[in-house]
Amino acid sequence: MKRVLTYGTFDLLHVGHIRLLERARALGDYLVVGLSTDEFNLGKGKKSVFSYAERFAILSAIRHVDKIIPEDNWEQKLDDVRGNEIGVFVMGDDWQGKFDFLKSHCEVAYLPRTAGISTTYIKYLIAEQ
Ligand code: C2G
Repeated sequence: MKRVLTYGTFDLLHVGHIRLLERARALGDYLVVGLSTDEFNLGKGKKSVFSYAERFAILSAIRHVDKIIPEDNWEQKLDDVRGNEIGVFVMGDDWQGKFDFLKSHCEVAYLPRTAGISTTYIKYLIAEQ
């Protein structure tokens, strides 16, 4: 059983998120998602439209996702890798290199982002209407 781990806010869920989750899940047999809490997002300078509970409910409905854990600090990743017996850590390549410290504990894969879509762009499109 190869277990995969990724993190994110997944606000205003869109096809870029889905394609990331789909590709991450395809690298193993089980996908754990570290979902950023509202408090952690404030620290990232982000305020999500949907609350943690709403984003949790939406992610839970995606067949690629097997388990969701809260992401509430920058230091938890190694504990999460160990605690969930993770074989592969995955992030979009906007994070290229940022998590290479995990390479001594698991494989690390940065996947190409899906072009032309982002939560920020969705907010812009709505504001323009
Ligand atoms: N993503 C993507 N293509 C897009 C948009 C996002 O592949 N067009 C990927 C991102 O690279 C990330 C995941 O989808 O791997 C979730 O994106 P966000 O919710 O924006 O996550 P982020 O705010 O980058 O939080 O500790 C890591 C952070 O929690 C990641």
